[in-house]
Amino acid sequence: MKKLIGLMILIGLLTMLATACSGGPAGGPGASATDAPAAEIGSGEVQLAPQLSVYNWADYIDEQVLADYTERYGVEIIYDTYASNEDLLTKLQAGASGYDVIFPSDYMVVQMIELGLLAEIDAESLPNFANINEAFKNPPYDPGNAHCVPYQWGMTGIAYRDGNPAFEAGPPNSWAYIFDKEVMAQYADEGINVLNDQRELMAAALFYLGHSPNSTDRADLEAARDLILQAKPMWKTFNSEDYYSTLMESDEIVLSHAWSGDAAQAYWNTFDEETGTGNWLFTVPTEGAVRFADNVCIPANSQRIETALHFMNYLMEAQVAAAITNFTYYPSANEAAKEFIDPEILNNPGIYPPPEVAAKLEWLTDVGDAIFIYDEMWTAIKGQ
Ligand code: N2P
Repeated sequence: MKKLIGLMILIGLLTMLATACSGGPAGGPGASATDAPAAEIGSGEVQLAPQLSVYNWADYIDEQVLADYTERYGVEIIYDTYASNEDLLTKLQAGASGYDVIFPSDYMVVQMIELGLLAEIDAESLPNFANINEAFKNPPYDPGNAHCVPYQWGMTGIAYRDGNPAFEAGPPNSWAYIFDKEVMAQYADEGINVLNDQRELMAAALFYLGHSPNSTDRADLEAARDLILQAKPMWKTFNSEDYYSTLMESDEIVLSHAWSGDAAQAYWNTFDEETGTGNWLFTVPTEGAVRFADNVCIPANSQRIETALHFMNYLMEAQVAAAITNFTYYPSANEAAKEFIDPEILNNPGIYPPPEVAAKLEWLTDVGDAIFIYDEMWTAIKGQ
């Protein structure tokens, strides 16, 4: 009963919001809120906006899922992508209005909540929230799912070109493969890429130095910066957006700091039926590596919150969430999706880590004011 009242209040509020906003950015050219279709979230009827602006990580959704949403509900999706949490934050802080749905990671959700950048939601009022795995609900970075619902998760490690002599002795399962000049000398001329992502690259350096990936100690962070700067001349590119298609699959490089699903995409995109294998493999460094969980959230300044909630609920449909994982190769936080996920993905240790790998993974957390030291280090890293 309490839930029902909560839902009714939410819907009432949303209707007021939608009414207040009609004629604003919710109405795109040639369309007004009144032309838009009505739909339901649970038992409540909602008026959908004609358009919805979705801002996501590169290649982090099956675009067919977006097309299906448009076909089903008549809402046109304006879709754009970013390369890192910090890019997303910079866009929002610059006052970018117009985004309705975004996908920040764990630690970035904390930063965004503190900055007042996220709308509050009642996740329990979305019927498909019941599909989410209990282990992903109520996360420490967003207690009570007061702002976001869980999307996909993964890990950060090293992708490498199978068959390269440098990796014949064994997988490059140490951060030395991107930081130690002597080690890199074996293959650097064939190309090394690192993620263009400040927390991720700093975390890799901090792990290698034996420090916490969430260190707030200036001395640790300066040591990480120096390690990165001495290695940088041996790297070909800083790319976290299209590295697997433009650099890995096309053999422009032989090793990359990489997100697990991106590496798996490179494997499957180069899969050869005859040999029964793909060209790219993935390993998690023994010194430790990052585990992340990305989330679906609504910017506080969205003018189409009702439609964003409706879309959020759609993304949590079991078959939709499974289609996304089957396309992106990132594990879903959606438990009900499991039965529709390709067993080859579910059983792949490079996608769903076995316990001994999972034990080496650590979350990135909000570092508070030390973020200014990270920013300073990153400016030095990118500037030189
Ligand atoms: C997909 C990006 C993965 C998200 N290209 C990393 N948090």
